[in-house]
Amino acid sequence: MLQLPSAELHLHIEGTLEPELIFELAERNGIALPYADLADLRDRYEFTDLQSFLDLYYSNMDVLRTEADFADITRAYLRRAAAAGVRHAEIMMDPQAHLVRGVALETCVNGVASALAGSEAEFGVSTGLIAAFLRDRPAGEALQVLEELLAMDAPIIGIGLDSAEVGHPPSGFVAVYERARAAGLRRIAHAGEEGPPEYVWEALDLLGVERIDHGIRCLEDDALVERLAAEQVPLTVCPLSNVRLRAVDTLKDHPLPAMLARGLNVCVNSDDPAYFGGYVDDNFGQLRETFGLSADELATLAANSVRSAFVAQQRREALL
Ligand code: ES4
Ligand code: ZN
Repeated sequence: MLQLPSAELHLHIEGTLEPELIFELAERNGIALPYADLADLRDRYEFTDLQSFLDLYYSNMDVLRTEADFADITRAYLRRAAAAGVRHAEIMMDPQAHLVRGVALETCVNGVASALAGSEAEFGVSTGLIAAFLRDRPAGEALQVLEELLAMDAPIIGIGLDSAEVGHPPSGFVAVYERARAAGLRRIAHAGEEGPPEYVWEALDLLGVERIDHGIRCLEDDALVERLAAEQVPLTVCPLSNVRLRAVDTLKDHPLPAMLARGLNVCVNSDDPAYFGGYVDDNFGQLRETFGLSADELATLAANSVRSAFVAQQRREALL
């Protein structure tokens, strides 16, 4: 563990659902889990790729039913993040993953938002909420959910794009991102996690995103690296996630040092910490151990997170 004051910019709230809490919420909501016990559940946290993780992630979130459930997981994350040194968190949630299970948009959004509203006072962590759309579902559905979020005046600062990447390029979501831009929302997208560099180009040129989630495959395309470096496009990298989802063989093989060396604006994030073996302090600690990162390099990573955050200048200066 290594606590550095930083901003966490790539975090799925549903990916913070720890095994113990899955059992607790199942009991509270009278849900029969398909696992014999905690050990049986824990045995399933071995993934071969993104999809094998997503199958467990979508299945486990079925225990989230009430506004209190969403508020509780959010508070649990904020408490743990504060202990990790996180002082600002931009949190993604997947509304469609709840809507398809019959959970109302108000229930999931208001639950998460109510916990975020008390975060600065309770944990010293400022926050922003980002609605992420599932790229393996129809873009028309995403657009409809965005309209509903706008109609209910949901307290979101932006939109994202996540779930199964390969075969679901950014180009399908142009109308969603145009609507978000018109509504004054910030725009980010997962790209170049499992998908090719072309998806990163599309996210930049067709969706107009201001940050790329992951982006590690950009290194396969020199022109793309030059573009990302020249514009200092933030890349929210998640080292332990990439190892656990087999995007890289081991942490030693992770491209983060190469990305820093190419002048890219990279920061360190936990993605789905309950599934990937640690929070942002664990990511920093294992990076330092593996690569022997200097205090300067670690400070650069933390400062990159702060300069890439969607916050007012005054808060940014307080975080730096
Ligand atoms: C995700 Cl690691 C990752 N990639 C894409 N979509 C996701 N949703 C939650 N975690
Ligand atoms: Zn992610």
